[in-house]
Amino acid sequence: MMSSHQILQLRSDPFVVSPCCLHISAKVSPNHPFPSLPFLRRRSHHARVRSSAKKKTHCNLKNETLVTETAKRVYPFHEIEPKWQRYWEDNHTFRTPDDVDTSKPKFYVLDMFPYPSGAGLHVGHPLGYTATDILARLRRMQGYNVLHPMGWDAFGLPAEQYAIETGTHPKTTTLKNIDRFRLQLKSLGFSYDWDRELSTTEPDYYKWTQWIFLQLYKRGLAYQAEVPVNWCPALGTVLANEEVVDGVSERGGHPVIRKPMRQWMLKITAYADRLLEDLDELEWPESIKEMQRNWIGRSEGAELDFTVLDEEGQETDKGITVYTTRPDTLFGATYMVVAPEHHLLSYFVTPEQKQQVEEYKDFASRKSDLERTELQKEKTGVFTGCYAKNPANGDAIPIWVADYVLASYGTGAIMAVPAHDTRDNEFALKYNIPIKWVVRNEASSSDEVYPGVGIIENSSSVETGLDINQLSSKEAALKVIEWAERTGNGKKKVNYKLRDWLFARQRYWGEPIPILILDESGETIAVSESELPLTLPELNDFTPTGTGEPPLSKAVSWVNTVDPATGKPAKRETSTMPQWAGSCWYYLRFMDPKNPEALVDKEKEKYWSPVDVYVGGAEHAVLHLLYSRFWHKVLYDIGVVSTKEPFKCVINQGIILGEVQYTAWKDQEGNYVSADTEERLNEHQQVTILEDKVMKSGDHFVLKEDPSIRLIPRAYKMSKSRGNVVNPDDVVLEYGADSLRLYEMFMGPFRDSKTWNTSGIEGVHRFLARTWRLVIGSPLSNGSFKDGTVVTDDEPTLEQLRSLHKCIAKVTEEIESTRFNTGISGMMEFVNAAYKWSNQPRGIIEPFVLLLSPYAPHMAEELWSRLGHSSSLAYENFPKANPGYLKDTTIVLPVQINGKTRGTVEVEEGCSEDDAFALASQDKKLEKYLDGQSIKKRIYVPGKILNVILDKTNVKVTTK
Ligand code: ANZ
Repeated sequence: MMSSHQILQLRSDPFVVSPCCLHISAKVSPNHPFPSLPFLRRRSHHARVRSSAKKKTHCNLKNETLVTETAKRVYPFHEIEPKWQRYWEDNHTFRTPDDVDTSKPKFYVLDMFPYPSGAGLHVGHPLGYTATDILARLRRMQGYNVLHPMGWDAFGLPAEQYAIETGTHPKTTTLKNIDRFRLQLKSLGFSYDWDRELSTTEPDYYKWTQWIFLQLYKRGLAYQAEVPVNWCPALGTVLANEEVVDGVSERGGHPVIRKPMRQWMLKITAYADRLLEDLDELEWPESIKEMQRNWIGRSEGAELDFTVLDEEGQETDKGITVYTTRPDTLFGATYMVVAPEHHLLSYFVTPEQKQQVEEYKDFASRKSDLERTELQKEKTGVFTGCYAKNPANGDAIPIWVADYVLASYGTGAIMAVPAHDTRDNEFALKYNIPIKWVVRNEASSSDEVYPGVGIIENSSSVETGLDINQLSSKEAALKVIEWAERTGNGKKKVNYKLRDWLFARQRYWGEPIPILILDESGETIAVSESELPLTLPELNDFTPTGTGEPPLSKAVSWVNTVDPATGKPAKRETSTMPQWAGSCWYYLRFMDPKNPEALVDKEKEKYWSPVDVYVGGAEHAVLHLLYSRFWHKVLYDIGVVSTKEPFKCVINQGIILGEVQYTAWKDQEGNYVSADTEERLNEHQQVTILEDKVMKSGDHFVLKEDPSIRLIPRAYKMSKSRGNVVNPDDVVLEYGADSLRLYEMFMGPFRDSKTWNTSGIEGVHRFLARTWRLVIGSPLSNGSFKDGTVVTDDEPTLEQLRSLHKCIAKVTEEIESTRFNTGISGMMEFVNAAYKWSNQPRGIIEPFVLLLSPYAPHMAEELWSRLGHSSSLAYENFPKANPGYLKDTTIVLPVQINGKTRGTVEVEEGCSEDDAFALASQDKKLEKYLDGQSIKKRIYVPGKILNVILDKTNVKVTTK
């Protein structure tokens, strides 16, 4: 799901931490009492990793023993974690049975499944995965049936590119990458039901992707059309958008042009209104809903017909239909524009203009739609030599061709109104085309473009009978539409920005499209459902054919076939499905992953639908979510699913930026220039300064060697080229999976972007070590820990119960509101309080261990087992807060002596005057005012104040 491109950029190989890293630290300070990797602590992760690489060769066996011992003294995560991972795996602890008790409530929590890239996991992955895991573990313990699956979105370009470069079959690469991802995920202790694992590349899975395609085809929702693709003549292949950078191929830098090609399309536009309307019901972030609304881009307007004129100015039988959202400006249309790809263009270009137009078409084909519509870009265009008649007033207006009009939107042609449309205005000024103002209001000036609405002027024609002068824009638009419909000049029209979905790639590593094309007639025929899956033929050569034909056309014996119904010779479709296909419906298959008869069993679907919480990156806010909503709605219409929408709640986790880097500037002589002194800083050379050469001075960062040089701190997106990528494997090795999980949750609010900071992990790592020692006790003299716990069977005190129940309330509420970071603070407060107690009663510690378990499951399981339980805590009841213990019943009472506040005492709510006075007299601070004094009177307002008035005349003599 995460694009391979992103993932490839997010990991850096040079920074590999080996266990030797620990060895070195231990060697430096072997006797530290609780070394949470002492020597390392004050150094940046990178410095540490580099030093480990340097010293690696010096490691010897003796040091290795030392390290293990030292690491044990923090807490033995390296023993605990693999042990519990093995236990969960052997016992299928998180298996969701096929036949769950459906009278119980359900919770379906899903991660956007990853693309298993060759680079493995990066620290961005576990952020979302830990959050969903915490939710899954909480709900399991609250008695829900939980569905928490994981799988692989494994078709795609990188495996194919790798195959071209090395000859390794994409299947081999994919399986290898999946194995690595699975291993890495397991090492983080996620409670996935691995029995439901699936990969979009498995024929058992893509059989149903193909089945859905056939349902779309049968309903006319899959069709073929000529659409422009990125064609690279030098490479002889069609390129995906991400393979084209600034108009040239990413590989080799060859020019890429847009070339029309026959392609499979899916008619998502038929669902545009429903995709828009149903957004309202969803508990999604408003920002994603808005992005989807904008992407669908519904607009209301009219299609108006302009007749093409011949050289004598006479009407021909050709017309150009335009789409406009401003029919009220019709009288102001002083020229027309058609897109360079407009299908009628060749019919009306005059012979004199032909060459210029052809050259312009070629020029435009090199630009992407995005470049063409950029507002800042200077507009370009060419006159076609031909005119059309403005239907409102009969004026002959020139027809131009310009690339700021896209073939793919509306009708691919516009009526240009340079007085009221900014782009048209710019174009008209450049090419000297008349500008005619037809809308006014107070804000409009006489010679500037006015895109707003107002009162219409200069808009009446005796000849056509249309008069909209003095009407408001809205009334005028209605009147023009009504007039156009009556006179046959046009009609009302709703348009969408949303395009039909280009559903084919000229690539090998994808799902084959189950279609045959008859040799004789070119007719397309659906492969029979009983023949599915139509498996991908084995190929050894994945290189492009050079003709634009997909590589699958090389599988000649697979391609050449017959139509089983008629025996007529036919060819198989050789394009494959795009990468989005498999991820459109995988959430359904997880409900019933092994069903050979149906995509999903109806009863199972009814129980598990919809996905309750769906977590993933914001980069999928539009396309993936829109495509799956579309397929889901089609499946709803044909009775396969029971809900209108697939995902009830979607959450986007924030991105994790690399550790802060410090930039300094040097002038030509190599002298440092302070970041705040020079205005033209950009002209100097930038250098990156290592963290150990930096110090903080006030609110700024400066060079240690010269504090007058100010530096700029900045966190960048993790990327291989910056060398700021953190690999989760390294973190697990050094601190353990529980620490990584806890750190990723503690970094900040889940949805915000956050900066990686190694000392932050050390903080949560110390918290876990403290928790461990709280329950297990201090380490023995050799650094190891005893087997049992220090927990007693004493009755808990009121204070202990209050601490626990506050923690329960906090952790539960924070997890349920996905404020995972503040949930951790709640547990930290509890542990701090518990350290002050003289005993650790079972009635307090056991519930706390359960509270900890969603966050740090390995440690929690170990503590639970040491507390005498023989099975996993995964299905224990999650503790419930007793409201009786939540009320803060103590209050801080100010105490005044002769009307002056001299201190405070902590009293129970409703405390008597005598008790309050007794506490005040024992208080260290107040004692000195009261000792030996005679009291004249006491003024006591319960819960508010105690004022003691001393009798000055009658000082008691004490014999101290
Ligand atoms: C005349 C006009 C006058 C327009 C005016 C706007 C302002 P939305 O709202 O995004 O749907 N348009 C239509 N088809 C186009 C195409 N294929 N490529 C580029 N532009 C196109 O935009 C609709 C408006 O965008 C249409 O209304 C048309 O310009 C332009 F004062 O028509 B209008």
